[in-house]
Amino acid sequence: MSKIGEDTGAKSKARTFETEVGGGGELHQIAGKKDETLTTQQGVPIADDQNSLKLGERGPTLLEDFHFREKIFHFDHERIPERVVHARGFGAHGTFTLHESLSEFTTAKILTEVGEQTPMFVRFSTVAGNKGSFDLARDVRGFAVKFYTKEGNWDIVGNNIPVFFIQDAIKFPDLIHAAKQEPDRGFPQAQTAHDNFWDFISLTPESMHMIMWVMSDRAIPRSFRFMEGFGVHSFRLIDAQGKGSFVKFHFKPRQGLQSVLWNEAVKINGADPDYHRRDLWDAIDLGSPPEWDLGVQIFDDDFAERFEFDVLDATKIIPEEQVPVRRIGTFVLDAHVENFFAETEQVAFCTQNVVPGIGFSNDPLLQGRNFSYLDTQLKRLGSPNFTHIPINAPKGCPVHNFQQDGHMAMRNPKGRVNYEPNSWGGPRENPDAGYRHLAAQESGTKQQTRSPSFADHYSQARQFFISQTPIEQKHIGDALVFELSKCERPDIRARMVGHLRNIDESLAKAVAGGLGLPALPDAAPAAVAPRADLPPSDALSIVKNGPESFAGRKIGILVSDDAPAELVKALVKEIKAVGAVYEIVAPHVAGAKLDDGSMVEGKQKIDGGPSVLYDAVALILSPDGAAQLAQDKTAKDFVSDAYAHCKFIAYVDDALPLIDRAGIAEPDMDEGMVRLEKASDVPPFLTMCAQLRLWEREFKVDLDAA
Ligand code: HDD
Repeated sequence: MSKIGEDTGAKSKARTFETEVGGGGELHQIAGKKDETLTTQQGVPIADDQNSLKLGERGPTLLEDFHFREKIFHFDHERIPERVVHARGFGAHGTFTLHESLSEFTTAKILTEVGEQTPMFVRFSTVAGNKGSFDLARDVRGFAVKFYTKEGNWDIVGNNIPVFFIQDAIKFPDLIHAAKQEPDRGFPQAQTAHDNFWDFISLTPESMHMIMWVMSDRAIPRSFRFMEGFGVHSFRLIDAQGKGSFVKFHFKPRQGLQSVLWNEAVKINGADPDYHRRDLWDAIDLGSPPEWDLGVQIFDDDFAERFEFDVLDATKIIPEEQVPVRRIGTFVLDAHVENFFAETEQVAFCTQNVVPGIGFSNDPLLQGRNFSYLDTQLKRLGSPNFTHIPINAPKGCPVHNFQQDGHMAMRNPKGRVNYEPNSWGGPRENPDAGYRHLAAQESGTKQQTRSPSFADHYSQARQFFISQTPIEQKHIGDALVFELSKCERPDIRARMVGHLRNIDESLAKAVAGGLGLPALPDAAPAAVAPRADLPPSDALSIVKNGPESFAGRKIGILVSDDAPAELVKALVKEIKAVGAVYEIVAPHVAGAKLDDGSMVEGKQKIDGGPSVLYDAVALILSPDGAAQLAQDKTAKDFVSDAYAHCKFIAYVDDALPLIDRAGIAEPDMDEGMVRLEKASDVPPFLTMCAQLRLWEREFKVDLDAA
């Protein structure tokens, strides 16, 4: 049995896993303690860990040196296969609290016992990139959640996008092969901007709705903290009488939604490839842990019958206007892992992990996933006993069964009996509390087919597009042009534009224009004529679902020696007051000496702290400081990038020479450029920052917007 221990302390905010099996608990403690004697894996004290055993001072190393051999042997076997998809990920521990009971629909205790607190683990990830790739790839983000409930582990293995590329799991290997590096050359890494991906997509019309989401700013989130999560499929809730309802699961970030611009993403990947993981780590460390509401869309068979699309089709959403999302609980991610490998790397999510009261629909993608996840853990973790690893072991309930042996078995049944039924005693099945599958009536012809009810591939893609604000629509067009411009084959580009014509004619024209196509290709043949009557849905836009304040965001304050202390201090005070954070960026990492003689400590030297790392910036400089920085390319980039990325910029008059040298002339000084003269100018600036961007500016600074 394993249990979650107490937080180890305020600073590290890590959650300790203790385990009663195999002495693992002790192993964890050893790493943290000072002055303990170093031992071998066998517990033998080590006298010399600097030199291997040799014959004479300069002689050959001896095979007899068991410590040396054990150390190297273990090192040689440290790596396990990375996940075949979602290899790069980052996890944290948290707690889920239920606010509203769903007892009318399900027997699952986690969804019926109001106030119940359930420990949980979440792993965020990118899909296509290898483990060592960068965080800000344009990609879907995995949003995998493991609840350690009192009735066993429940996993929602979701994404930050509510639909998927394909409808049937049999196409998953093709999709992933096409998305990952091309097999002959082994590149490009962590990006879909290449021929194979767009070739497959352009030949797979069912992917068009997903493509709209992936080309939107959803695929370049500012932080894990500002993303929604979705269970994607229709699942089942099962009540005490065995009656089933359909349900879709949503995670809504209380921090609001936010993404970056593509040009920022490209630069962040260079400046800080770990941008997302560092952000989550820091938020937990600084005591502002992110929170999400768990929402459900519950509907019955009648609704499923009436709905325009098939609720078993994972390329479709159910608009929130049609079935509102009920927020029934909240989770907070407030603790780091103690060891990345032991927890984030070894955590094994499986869609098949459900608890009594929760079941599966017939979605063919989900059905296939239920096989794939269990299977892949064996490859990755090397043993059917991966459930014995503390991060995967249930925590809120006992585990009793007669499964035994296998590699690395930590939890074999004790005593004589290892079968059921038996006359010795031991665990028995429990018809009352045990898991019951939904008793659904099914019949039909055995056949390999795609239901005609899955055939409309364009209508919801269009609905997504028309639900976006103009700037978001522009970004979708820009992303498509960028991605397709990396395709070498013109026929693939043209085929994609043919699909876009079924989604939105203005988008098709913009992309064709951006690619310089000689003519607008014919619209792709559509199995079902695209509908133009689906209304826009505000829930689909990021901009319409932004934050209410600047809380949780970060300002970069560029300071120089002799900068006005009054303003730096006022900024710092107000940033803290609104729940935001800041970094001081200075010509030297040591910081700067302000005009009142006080020192302000630097977090970044200007070369290491480009403005892409911040949500807004402030330029608090002295005349000499501004004159010096105006000669510095990186400082000029700091300002011109912040401007081009539509950020709010606070400045003192003395910073104007730098602003000027950054190419921002008087007519460009829009309302997003805020002059700070005195401390009382600071609060209005931070209020304005809550809008995150002055989007109108993009139409002035981007040639493509013309
Ligand atoms: Fe998957 C990993 C999400 C379709 C097969 N998937 C994986 C992870 C997430 C998702 C978040 C990472 C879990 C972690 O952090 O360890 N996958 C999805 C979603 C899908 C989806 C939301 C569609 C709705 N996946 C999907 C299909 C298949 C797989 C159709 C295969 C038939 N997915 C896998 C896998 C992975 C995986 C190969 C790799 C590592 C792992 O499972 O544990 O089995």
